[in-house]
Amino acid sequence: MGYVLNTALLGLVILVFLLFRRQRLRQASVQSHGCEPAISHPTKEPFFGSDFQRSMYGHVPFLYRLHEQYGTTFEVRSWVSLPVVCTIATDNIKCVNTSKDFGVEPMRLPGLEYFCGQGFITTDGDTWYHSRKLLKPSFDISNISDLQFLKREVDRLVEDLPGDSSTVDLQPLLYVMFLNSALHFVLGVDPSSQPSSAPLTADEFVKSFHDALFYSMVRVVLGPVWKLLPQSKYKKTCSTAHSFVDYHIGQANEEDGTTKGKSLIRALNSQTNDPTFIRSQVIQAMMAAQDTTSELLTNALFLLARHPKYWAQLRLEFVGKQESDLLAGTLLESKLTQNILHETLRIHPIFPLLGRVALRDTQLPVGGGPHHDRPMFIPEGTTLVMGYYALHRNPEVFGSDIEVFRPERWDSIKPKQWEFLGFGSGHRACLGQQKALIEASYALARLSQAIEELTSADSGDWKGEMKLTCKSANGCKVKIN
Ligand code: HEM
Ligand SMILES: *[C@@H]1O[C@H](CO)[C@@H](O)[C@H](O)[C@H]1NC(C)=O
Ligand SMILES: CC(=O)N[C@H]1CO[C@H](CO)[C@@H](O)[C@@H]1O
Repeated sequence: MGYVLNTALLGLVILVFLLFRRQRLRQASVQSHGCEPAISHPTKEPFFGSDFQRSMYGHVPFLYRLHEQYGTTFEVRSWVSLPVVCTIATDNIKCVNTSKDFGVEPMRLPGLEYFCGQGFITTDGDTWYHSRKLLKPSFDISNISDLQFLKREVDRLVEDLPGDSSTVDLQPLLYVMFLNSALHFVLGVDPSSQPSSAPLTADEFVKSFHDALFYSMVRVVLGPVWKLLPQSKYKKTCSTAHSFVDYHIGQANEEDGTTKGKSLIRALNSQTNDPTFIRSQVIQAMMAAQDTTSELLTNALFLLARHPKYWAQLRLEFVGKQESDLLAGTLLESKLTQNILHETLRIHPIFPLLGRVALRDTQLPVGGGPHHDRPMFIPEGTTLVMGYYALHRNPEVFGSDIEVFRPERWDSIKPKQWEFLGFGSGHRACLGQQKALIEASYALARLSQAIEELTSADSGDWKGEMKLTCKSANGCKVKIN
């Protein structure tokens, strides 16, 4: 009897809380001058809107379809969760960048801090700014132009390619190539020659890094419920990954001025002597660097294998070129490779959607009302979802044939600052953009020299698989001649 009573009481308290919050949101919305609510998308499961969340992450074009249906801004309300506002209106995207009212910390830091600490991925405000400031010099063109390490990786890949038209999946090969490049850039590690004093090998580090990342993402999704689960395995995995990074911070410390090549760890070590801070930046840089460039290149080759015309153009440009012709500056100026990479990122963005949280009650300039042109009230805690996959399919910016892979469209279109966001824009824009473009172009040039004919060995459409980044779920299966 007492049990039933308690349950009923608890139910009542929750109901009152939800009604009260609803009322507050509505009042605040009316109070803020001139604001009108956006069109609302109904969810099937009304408590948390879990069907919406599932489709948004499970099916890449889902948000695009909804934007086609509702326009550039709509909202999703559920009884328990705070509202979600989906927008691809450039005025709103710009506002999210230029206002201090939006950030990432509340949705990322609680789940990720144990593993990767405070840094540019997990924080806002001063901590984010400090992290970005210390990382930035390492991305100066003078510090990312040396392609010697990548050259060796590409040499090895080209040697291993089958030449007998058997089917090969390029995705895992490219992944290892750029993972090694990232380990070298971030940690100064060469996976093919490691000191025996290191607590674990680069392979073991990568394994623990992935496990820790996986559990951290589960932790982000579960929120406070996570605390009820056993923690010891997670903590052990994190400390295994940490020990590798800490070892290399120690190494960088001992070098004492003698520059044995550049790496993020050494650059950070020369600017601060807080080892926990350095470790956090290093792990977060690995998160940003480990698979992004390889996925861009995988997608580019996926598309090129189905559009032989552009492969022929690449060969025309690069066959016969010497290594000394493939310099960072030259590659960035190659209109053909840049067009191919941008068109690939337009069609298959590595980040098809990015989220932000309203850090306080605020407004967005457009999206409200029946014509989407009124300001909207955004209560604190609202999630903002910016669907870059949909943004990149605006016919007014990119032309009417938006689903077609047509790199030369980039010769005539001129997307404005907030209309193409393959690398983001504004104050949180990708620091690695030039580095990624240089390295992907270099690999593309070398592969076009080595491969006469690249044909697709996969009859299916491209399908995305969303984790931290979005990659081709079916890899990149090709035949090579
Ligand atoms: C094709 C490859 C890549 C793509 C498509 C890409 C995309 C992006 C995007 C969209 C953002 C903005 C995130 C946001 O607004 O929250 C970003 C941020 C960032 N990326 Fe990349 N990225 C790539 C490669 C890399 C690489 C190789 C590195 C490092 C070696 C890197 C380091 C960073 C950093 C440091 C930030 C800054 C985040 C901030 O200040 O908040 N990225 N990237
Ligand atoms: C290149 O990186 C080093 C640290 O590795 C840094 O001291 C230097 O300022 C950077 N160069 C530029 C031009 O930012
Ligand atoms: C608030 C804020 O940092 N806004 C930034 C938005 O992006 C521009 C660059 O495009 C920066 O200059 C602003 O500082």
